[in-house]
Amino acid sequence: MSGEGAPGQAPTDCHDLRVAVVAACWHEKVMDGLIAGAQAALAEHQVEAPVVVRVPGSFELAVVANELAQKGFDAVVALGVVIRGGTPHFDYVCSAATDGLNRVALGTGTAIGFGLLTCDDEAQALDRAGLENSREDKGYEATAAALLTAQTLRRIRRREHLG
Ligand code: DLZ
Repeated sequence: MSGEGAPGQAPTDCHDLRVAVVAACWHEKVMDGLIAGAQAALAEHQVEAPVVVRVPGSFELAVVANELAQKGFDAVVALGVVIRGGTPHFDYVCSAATDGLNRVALGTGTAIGFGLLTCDDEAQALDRAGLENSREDKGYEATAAALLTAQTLRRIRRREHLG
């Protein structure tokens, strides 16, 4: 899946949204880029005092995202990097994190930003990390998507979409 076809839509002023970022610790350089991208998007859209929580690995993203969602955050941005190795671990961690985060979104009705990179090697991950020579900035993109979704959910809950 490439980044081509990504939406141009941007969130409006988000100063009234409470936002948390949950970020894994594996692959430090890539994670630094993803977190910086998320923070840039939050600042650009006027999110005040976002909370950043670290977890050991991507497998732990969902349980902590779930707790944050239940505590009332309007959006939770999940960031992680999983790099394919020689063992089936890659598939287990990717599917557990992906399925877990989807369940958090549906179970809590909270906007979840899906900033999980699943890559064949470190070069691919660096290319998506929003660093100086990266082609893409998935931390920024996942955060903008979460903000947009939180605003959409809020409008639906206020019945603004229902005519
Ligand atoms: C075990 C593991 C492996 C092999 N690879 C990664 C990875 O590339 N990225 C990542 O975020 N986490 C990895 N982990 C750690 C698991 O996500 C988890 O933290 C451990 O299995 C402990 O529960």
